[in-house]
Amino acid sequence: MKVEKIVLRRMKMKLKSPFQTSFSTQYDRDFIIIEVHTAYHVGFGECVVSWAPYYNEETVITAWHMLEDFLIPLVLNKEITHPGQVDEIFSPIRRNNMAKAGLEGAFWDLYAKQSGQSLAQALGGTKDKIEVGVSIGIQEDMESLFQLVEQYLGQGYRRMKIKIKPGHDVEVLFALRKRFGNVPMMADANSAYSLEDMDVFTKLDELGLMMIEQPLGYDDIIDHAKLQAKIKTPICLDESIHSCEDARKAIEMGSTRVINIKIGRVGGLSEAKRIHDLCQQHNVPVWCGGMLESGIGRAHNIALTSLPNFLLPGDTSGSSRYWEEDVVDPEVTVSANGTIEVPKGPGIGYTPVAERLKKYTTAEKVFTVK
Ligand code: OSB
Ligand code: MG
Repeated sequence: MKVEKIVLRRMKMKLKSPFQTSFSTQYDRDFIIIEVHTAYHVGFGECVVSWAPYYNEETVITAWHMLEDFLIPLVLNKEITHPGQVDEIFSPIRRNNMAKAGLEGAFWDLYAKQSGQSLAQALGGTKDKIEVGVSIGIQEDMESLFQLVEQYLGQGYRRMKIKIKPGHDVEVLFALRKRFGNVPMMADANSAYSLEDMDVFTKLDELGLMMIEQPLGYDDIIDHAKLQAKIKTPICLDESIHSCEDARKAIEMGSTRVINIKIGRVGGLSEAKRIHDLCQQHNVPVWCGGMLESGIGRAHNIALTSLPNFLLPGDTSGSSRYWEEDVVDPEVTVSANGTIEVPKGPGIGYTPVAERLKKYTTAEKVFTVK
């Protein structure tokens, strides 16, 4: 792939409604789109950082710095024939996984386009469509939460993920069970609890939840193993898993029975695929998490989810769940039975619309090959 230029775009897109988790409330997304240009094709990647380091340690400014001063210079004048090389070239750089993943993802899209295949095909995907759920932020009152769940069930979403935090957990989930019966439901705590909160987990354990996502420390696998030994509900790790090695250790320790794979959190599609393969060998089902992506990052998530061990519905909802207007054409849509079709066209299979990209760009920098 003879790269001619790489473009970074800092993007700002307003969410349709605020998204509240145990760590923050987001009103809009501040992230980076990366374009890798050859004479014939453009590969698109999304760096899924946020404005502040509350989910992980990266921010839009640290990622821009890593991309501009380290990652782009490492690939700009190299002959890259496969995105796996990009992953290897980045390996001496510690963490900064979202920055790496955004650029590596653009190379994956470019590689797929250049070789005339869909990104899903290039990754070894086997599904024509994927099952999806929805992640519901913390609401001001129960009535709003009920209404949202009703709306999303009506739209076909296959499972409801409910964000929880101390003081907004047991009662909320019991009320949802009472109102909606046995709908597939899970909770995501984003690291808001500790082993001192056993009474909360014991109560939640009565509800037959599909899983509890990241209940304890954002960097922990020890306490999660202790908790998993005490409850029937599977624990699913999100924040604690940054690499295939992390996944191996967490599985070995019994800290997790399901893994949420986010391309950004693990440093790219190559590592995401390795985690998928490892989990498959260990009979640990995985699903694809989300970072409130634009259509570009969403398309990468869809392609990844076409791999066979993505056995549980993911957080990749349709564009309209997040945006008045997405940046891709067509927008991502979910069928009435809660599935998204895996596109068959070349690369990510959704076309970024130049004027929409421009409309949401707040800063832009072009890097050219000398
Ligand atoms: O923990 O999965 C999470 C969004 C931002 C940061 C962390 C998380 C989330 C979500 C939203 O749950 C998933 C999505 O709809 O993209
Ligand atoms: Mg999570």
